[in-house]
Amino acid sequence: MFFSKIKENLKKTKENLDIKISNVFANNKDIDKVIDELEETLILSDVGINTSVKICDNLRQELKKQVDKSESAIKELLKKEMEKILLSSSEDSNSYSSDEKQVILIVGVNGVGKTTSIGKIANLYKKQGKKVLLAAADTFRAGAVEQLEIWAKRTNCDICSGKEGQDPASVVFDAATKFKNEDYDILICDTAGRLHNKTNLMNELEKINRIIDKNLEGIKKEVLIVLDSTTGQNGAIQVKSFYEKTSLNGIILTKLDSTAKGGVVFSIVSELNLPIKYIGVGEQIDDIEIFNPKEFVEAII
Ligand SMILES: Nc1nc2c(ncn2[C@@H]2O[C@H](COP(=O)(O)OP(=O)(O)OP(=O)(O)O)[C@@H](O)[C@H]2O)c(=O)[nH]1
Ligand SMILES: [Mg+2]
Repeated sequence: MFFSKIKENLKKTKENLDIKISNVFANNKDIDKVIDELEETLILSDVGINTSVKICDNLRQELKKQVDKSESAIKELLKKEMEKILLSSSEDSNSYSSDEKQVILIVGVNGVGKTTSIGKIANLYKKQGKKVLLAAADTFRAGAVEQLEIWAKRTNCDICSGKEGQDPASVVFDAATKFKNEDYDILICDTAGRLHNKTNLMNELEKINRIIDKNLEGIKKEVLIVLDSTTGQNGAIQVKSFYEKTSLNGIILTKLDSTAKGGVVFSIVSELNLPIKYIGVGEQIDDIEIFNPKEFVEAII
């Protein structure tokens, strides 16, 4: 897509990785030593121990078969191995380009970027000419409904709004009814941020899910969990606790513009067993990308 833009938005990670990788080559002549230090660099860049070891083991194997052991050749091989990790779980995840009607439920802990991501995704679908409905089912936090209403205006989407304190499942019910009656293509439901130890809020998610399954039977449903990349490795705990209450189909990874630790993408993909569907790379409406492994690796190394 806008390749230079994603590079620009991921530049903190790129600067961090590029400098470290260049130093590895500058400080070592011996190839084995270079790879060992690359492995260490990846681990220190939040790629995760298992994933870093796997990438570098493969790199060692590939290098044995190859005559050219120059810095640029090794870097190209490294990129390929990193891309492989991301491809392994992002296959078959491109429901974005499908023409099916869809309901998308957005979940996650507080402040990770759920509502903002919904605005951005609604905009992407609108640009495809889809008829999009939003459901403001965060009736828990004051101001949350208004926040989504602003996004609805900005993206020219319709919205079903709950009142503060209203049962969020009833907002989703109203939205599901409108979706069917008025022939919408896409329904995106916002939910309140919740921590796994808040039992009531977690149970509420089960109810919202039931309402969707019952009232939108036969419509493709995707539950996406939003994770904040700046908080790094604790995504695993969040994913696990939401899994207990709802199925999950993928991840929206936000705030990659604000962190030098974009390497966390690799550990998320390989350890959580869920594809990354979108990445958030800023606060503006266009600061979202459909996750593309090749582009991502090219942008950070
Ligand atoms: N830099 C940056 N900021 C982001 C991104 N996505 C969201 N934000 C900011 O993160 C803050 C929280 O975003 P929200 O969309 O309100 O998050 P939320 O998950 O809906 O929050 P709650 O509803 O309170 O749980 C806002 O200031 C957003 O502008 C991103 O990709 N990059
Ligand atoms: Mg919100």
